Amino acid sequence: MPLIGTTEFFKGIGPIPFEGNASDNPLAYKYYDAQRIVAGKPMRDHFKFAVAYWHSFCGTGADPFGPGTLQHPWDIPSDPLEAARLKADAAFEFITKLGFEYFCFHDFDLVREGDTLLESEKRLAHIIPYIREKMEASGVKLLWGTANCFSHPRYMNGAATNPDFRVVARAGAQIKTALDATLELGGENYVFWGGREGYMSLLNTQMKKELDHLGRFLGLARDYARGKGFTGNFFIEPKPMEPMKHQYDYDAATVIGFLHQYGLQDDFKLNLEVNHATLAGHTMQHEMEVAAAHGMLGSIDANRGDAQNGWDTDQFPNDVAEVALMMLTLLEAGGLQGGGINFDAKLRRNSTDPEDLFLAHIGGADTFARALLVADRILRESPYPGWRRQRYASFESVAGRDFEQGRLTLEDLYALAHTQGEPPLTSGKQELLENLVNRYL
Ligand code: XLS
Ligand code: NI
Ligand code: NI
Repeated sequence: MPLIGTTEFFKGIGPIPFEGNASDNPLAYKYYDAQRIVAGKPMRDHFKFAVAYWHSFCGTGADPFGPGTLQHPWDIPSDPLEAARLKADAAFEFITKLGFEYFCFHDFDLVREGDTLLESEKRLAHIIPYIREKMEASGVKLLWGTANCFSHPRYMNGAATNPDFRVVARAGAQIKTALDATLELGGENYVFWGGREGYMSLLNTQMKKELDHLGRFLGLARDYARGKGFTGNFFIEPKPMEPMKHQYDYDAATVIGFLHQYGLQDDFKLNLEVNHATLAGHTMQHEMEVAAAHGMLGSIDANRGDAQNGWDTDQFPNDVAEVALMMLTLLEAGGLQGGGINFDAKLRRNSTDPEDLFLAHIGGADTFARALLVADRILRESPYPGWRRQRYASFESVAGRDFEQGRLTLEDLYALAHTQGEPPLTSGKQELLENLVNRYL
């Protein structure tokens, strides 16, 4: 086993400093100043930036039209355990140099899955203590763990919603092992993304049965982890489609209804992803508003889609205007509930220099930092919060309050309508607000 840090994978790149926007150094933060206090706390704590193990250290750039373009020096095909250790060395070197505090993983991002359940478990048991050493040595923490219950062919018809109970049981075993790994590494949260929990055709699908199975399955996972002393959050990550035609965790509103239906609402919150919101036909701010309205704004997978096409391109965030609106909602909601900002984003296939991975994360962090500063100024200095409140001022009247507090009947509304006359047309002032936001960008 190589000693921690014996090989430097990202040679010539040191710790990424904050240099401010006057700096021409591409390998420096322009806006992300970890210690800077914004709205009462350091930027670092607003974001809890995390690196996604899968995209950054497992992805090779392969797409349906061609193989990978990246050859990771840690990918040794003949020796999965040695490959896993080298990958961990590279990952922790990268995260530490970026100055991020967190990472996220799927079980078999850490080490390649074996041919049997037993072999897979052995491999995980081998690599987890090594990861823990790396975490202790670097201070890097685990934002969340999850299980990859979608890549292996056995999950082609779903995991918890598979029509074959043997596959459901197999998924249960995998989730137990992934929960154990997350607990062992002090994971602050645990994510379920139902990649293949959905259908390709309703002709072969009993939807109600599958939803019941999913609800039951998640309850078992919660009970197991709570029994082991896990006090963190469970998150569901909504996504409407891809890989399936339809996925049950369609969007925030759908998932919240599901959680209440199956009694999971006290343990589960949402991990929202920007590109999943756009696939569902929403803005990310919409998804965040829905989650925040239910006290379930747990965590964010940061990326962006492409306005000209409709799939999950998982590009790094770079649109300050989009993220500024997200940060307005984040600040007004009082922050994330237990989660952070995980860069669930990948380099473009033709970005093949080792430094590209740094540039992508630096750009993402700067986009969020700049957007947070914009949103904070809008809330502190502009008439925006006042204008927004003013729109609902009529609910401060005696009758408006009575309505909100449940003291009016439908007959009362009828009587009021008769006395008040035709209500005036009141402008929504959308353009005024859009222009105002642009002044701060
Ligand atoms: C895929 C999802 C996935 C989850 C974790 O679209 O974003 O990466 O975040 O399983
Ligand atoms: Ni994601
Ligand atoms: Ni995604």
